[in-house]
Amino acid sequence: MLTEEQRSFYTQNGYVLAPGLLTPEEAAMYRDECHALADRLSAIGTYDGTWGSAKDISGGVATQLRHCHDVQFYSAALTQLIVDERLTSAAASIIGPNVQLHHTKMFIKPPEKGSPFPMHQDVPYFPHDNHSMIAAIIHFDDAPREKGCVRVVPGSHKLGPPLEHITEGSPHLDPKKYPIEEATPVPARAGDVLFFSYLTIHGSGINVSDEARTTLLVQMRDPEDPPTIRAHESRGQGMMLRGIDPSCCTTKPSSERQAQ
Ligand SMILES: O=C(O)CCC(=O)C(=O)O
Repeated sequence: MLTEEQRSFYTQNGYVLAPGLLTPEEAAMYRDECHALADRLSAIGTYDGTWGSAKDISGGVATQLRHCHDVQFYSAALTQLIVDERLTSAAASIIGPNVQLHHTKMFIKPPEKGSPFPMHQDVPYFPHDNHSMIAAIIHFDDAPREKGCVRVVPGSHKLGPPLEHITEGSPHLDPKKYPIEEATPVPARAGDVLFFSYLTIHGSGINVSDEARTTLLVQMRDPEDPPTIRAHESRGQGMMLRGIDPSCCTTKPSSERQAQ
């Protein structure tokens, strides 16, 4: 679980880096798992996860992003990772004792041309009534600045109602008002996990290094925090990663809830 100091940093800033949550050996094993998965997916066709708006901030570089949604349907090792006590106890320090899966996303930013993410909040994608939603980005290799590490705007989770996003393509903030370079970089080592609120403004730069940046993003919520609208539904959503779902026997039948 997070230390008192880490929890208080999160409360103040809307993000916290938990160093060394996985050992370097474990991180290397999961890295191999992710790259093998990406190779299997490439064999059936290339799918680039780069946001359309990334080109506005890429300075003419044609960038790429290897990715896979809902990795737990592709790799048992990654399924085990998302219920790992070290991950879920840290998430519980923020969300509360019950931690429910929303979705997972693997991202591999290839060397020299790994796509950036324009600054954004995650809330427009899948708003929830109580804003319990957090992301955990698990780093499988080192992510210094030059690899396009995640950048955040500290304290932006306290700005009030969700900010207006440009909704063309993937919702994002105007890059002129929110340039990535002005946000706070959160460089990480293999095995570190970055937790942040879905209200925290974040993004990341291009990977210009000669190594890939490999991560798994796990989006989690309190099961008692209902989605405000039906959006961003995915396979496996609603799986309990820790604790119980207290709402399961008191509200709608499970057939209706599954889709949330
Ligand atoms: O992995 C990154 O660099 C950022 C990912 C991100 O912002 C997102 O998926 O919402």
